[in-house]
Amino acid sequence: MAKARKSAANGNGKTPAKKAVGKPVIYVLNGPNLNMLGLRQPEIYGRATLADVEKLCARAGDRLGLTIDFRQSNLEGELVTWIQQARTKAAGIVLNAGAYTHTSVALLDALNAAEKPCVEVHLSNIHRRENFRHHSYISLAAVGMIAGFGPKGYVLALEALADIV
Ligand code: CA2
Repeated sequence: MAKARKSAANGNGKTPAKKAVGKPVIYVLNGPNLNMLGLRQPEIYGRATLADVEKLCARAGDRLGLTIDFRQSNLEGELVTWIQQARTKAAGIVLNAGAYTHTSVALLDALNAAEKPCVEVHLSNIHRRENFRHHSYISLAAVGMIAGFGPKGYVLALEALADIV
């Protein structure tokens, strides 16, 4: 991490996103169908399962001094709720919103309201795929986007966030 951490005591009774002692929490959020990773379409998404990706993230978190909170949901509203929680519970967000990337104004609004740095991740290079995958609502709120590097993209995203949070 780039900077020494300051006390985040805020006196309002809420859990601070960053504590003076302890590691910053990063929410790693995964959207619809990513629970199928490694089980179908290996030619597009590879053979690693989502559990493998979670282990990669945990290992990267240990190395970078981050606490990883890794989650997946097929429900847009649940992802919105988690992004809202990130406002008080996390220092940053890694988000692979799956197909909601290309459709969800609700996720974009939640990210803008959360006011936490978000790195967008895609396993595949969405710009080499169908036109409808070329537009991302998430990118409008993200610090940056990593696409096309498979599970390693999550590690790259955590490395980028470690320099920011
Ligand atoms: O490349 C990515 O990470 C995507 O976010 C994956 C989404 C897709 O809709 C986006 O355009 C790009 C799809 C996730 C579904 O993952 C599956 C994995 C294995 C089998 C079936 C679906």
